[in-house]
Amino acid sequence: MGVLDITAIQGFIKMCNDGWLQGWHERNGGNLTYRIRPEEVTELKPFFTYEKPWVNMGVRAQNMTGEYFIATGSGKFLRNVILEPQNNICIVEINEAGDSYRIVWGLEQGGKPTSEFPSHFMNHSVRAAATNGEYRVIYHAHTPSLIALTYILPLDARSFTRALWQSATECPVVFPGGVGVVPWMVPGGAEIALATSELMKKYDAAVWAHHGLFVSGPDFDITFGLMHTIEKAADIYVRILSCGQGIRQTITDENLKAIAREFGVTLNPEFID
Ligand code: 2HA
Ligand code: ZN
Repeated sequence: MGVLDITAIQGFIKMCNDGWLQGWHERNGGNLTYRIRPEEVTELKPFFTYEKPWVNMGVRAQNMTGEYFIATGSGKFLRNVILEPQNNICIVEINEAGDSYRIVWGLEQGGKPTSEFPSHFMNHSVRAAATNGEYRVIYHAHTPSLIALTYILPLDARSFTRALWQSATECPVVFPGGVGVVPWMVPGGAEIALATSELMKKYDAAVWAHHGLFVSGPDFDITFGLMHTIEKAADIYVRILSCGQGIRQTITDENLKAIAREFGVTLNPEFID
């Protein structure tokens, strides 16, 4: 029994590869983190070492003290995770102040967790608080069709949510709360982390203008499925516009309300007329 035999680690590796196969992770693009369940931490602890230094993150979250995360490595290629997990991902522990991490496993040839770790960490904090600890996964990908839409749609939650909801009938069921939009910002720091986590108080997904998408969820399947559903809807929207004829008919607000009734979901009322 080793670290790579633990179910959570296997799910993490599979998700990295699934994203690579979708074409969302050119070079070192995109990143993934998972907040490890206490029983999984117990299984993993025999493999941890505690020699690496604490590293301050520039952000702080009191409800994340003592948590452990699996994280992709900064500058690492998600396509390589399945080939050499021990060199491309790591497990980090959060300190008692909730402002620093240290690597306790992985990145055996050196490195640090994803450059977007501050964003992931703050998103974990707000999603865990909003869901009574249920949400454990934060995923960032460079989804091409959604990125394309950030050049032509107004950069607001209403415009994006409605365009996506109307692009495929299942969308309002998958993300009834809608999606938030972060304007263009420099990636990798505390500023974009705080802007994203503000939106994550309300939404499961936040678009990063001209960059990609952040999504959150309780497990790997639901979180990957959310990324996939949003990107597929964006792709359909791009195809519609590419036909060059405009939109003749669409899913109406009455249709959206009917879907919500039938599937027992509450659509964000800000985005329905
Ligand atoms: O990991 O995607 O946003 C590289 C990135 C930064
Ligand atoms: Zn990115």
